[in-house]
Amino acid sequence: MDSKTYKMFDQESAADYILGKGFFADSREPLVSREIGDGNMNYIYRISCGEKSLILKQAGEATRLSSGKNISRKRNQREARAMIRQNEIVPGSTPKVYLYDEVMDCMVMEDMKDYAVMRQALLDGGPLWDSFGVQIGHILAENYRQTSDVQADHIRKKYEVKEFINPELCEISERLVFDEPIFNLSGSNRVEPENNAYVEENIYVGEELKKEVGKLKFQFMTSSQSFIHGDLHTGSLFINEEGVKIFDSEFAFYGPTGYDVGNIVAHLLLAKTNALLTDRNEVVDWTEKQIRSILRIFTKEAAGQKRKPGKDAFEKELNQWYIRNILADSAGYCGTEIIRRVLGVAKVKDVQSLERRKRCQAERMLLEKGIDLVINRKNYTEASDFDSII
Ligand code: SR1
Ligand code: MG
Repeated sequence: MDSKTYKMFDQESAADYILGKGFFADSREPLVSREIGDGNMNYIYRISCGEKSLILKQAGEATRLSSGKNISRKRNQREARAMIRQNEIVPGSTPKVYLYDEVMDCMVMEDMKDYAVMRQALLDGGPLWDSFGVQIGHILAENYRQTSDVQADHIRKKYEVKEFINPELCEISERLVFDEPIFNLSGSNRVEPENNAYVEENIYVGEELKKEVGKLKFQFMTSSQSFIHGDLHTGSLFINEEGVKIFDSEFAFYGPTGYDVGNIVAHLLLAKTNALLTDRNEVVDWTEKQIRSILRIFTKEAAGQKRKPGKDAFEKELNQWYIRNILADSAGYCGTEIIRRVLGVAKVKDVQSLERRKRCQAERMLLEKGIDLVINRKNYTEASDFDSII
């Protein structure tokens, strides 16, 4: 294969590429290559050689979900850099990146085949490890502590804001999270017919929700508070008894801290709603417990940052104020994420896999929660304030 010109892999050329890069050089067994991607954006190949395997991820010109929409393939480079940075902040929190190729716009990384993707694991009823919430809360707090101006070196931070600027992927979120679902811009919003009148009345007509979502969007576009994953849902998490690995970091940038916190809480609420409507009490209890842990650990650890030398006691007070605002932002972004996953184009299995009558119920329950979280987000400034929506 010509290695100087970009070409999209197929299963065979993906395996040739891996061999050409010297992986599995000592092995005599043949390589087996399979495209296993089921996300919205990229192509994922698992290349196995006997017991060993690795993942080759390549960005195509268009996304898989909305073909025709081109997004720079350089997103793959940003993703590799983001994963490396994430691993510096909390070692072991993402799969290892072995190689990044700027010509093929691909990367080779650790295969987490002994882990389950969390969204599916929750739909299947487990495994449910209690350390999950504590670990995610810790990772979110460390991101905040190490990359926000509260503790990070302010000069380095500004260079990082520049390095991780991510205009095209942010544009996807600006459109898919804040614009299309609320204004039905593309006309592609869908809910079950019984919910159309509710959506019309509570989302499309009236200004209050639109105004509040507009403020959250503006903050998403302008606040470089800390390094965030930018798409922290249960489909971006691997889980097993050893812990959690965060992947799919192509949306990462310096943005509002509460965006990540709100996103993961939103997806646990989506999982909980599914479990509730399918009478899986164990999963219901587990998701509630994990949301509480995430918010409690995040709040506690984020507030416990080391004081910068030379600063006075006001620093601590300022950080408390900062965290209360982050929790309110988290509530808002939790709300926008719930609304867009029910109504918008990037729907989730937690709702879609329910039988029609229950899907109808789920949509309604979730939209009510989402709207409340956006409009009343200022009432959610402490971890325990979220008890009412959990
Ligand atoms: C075209 S991409 C649609 C969605 O998938 C990603 O995971 C992001 O959440 C994006 O909004
Ligand atoms: Mg993704």
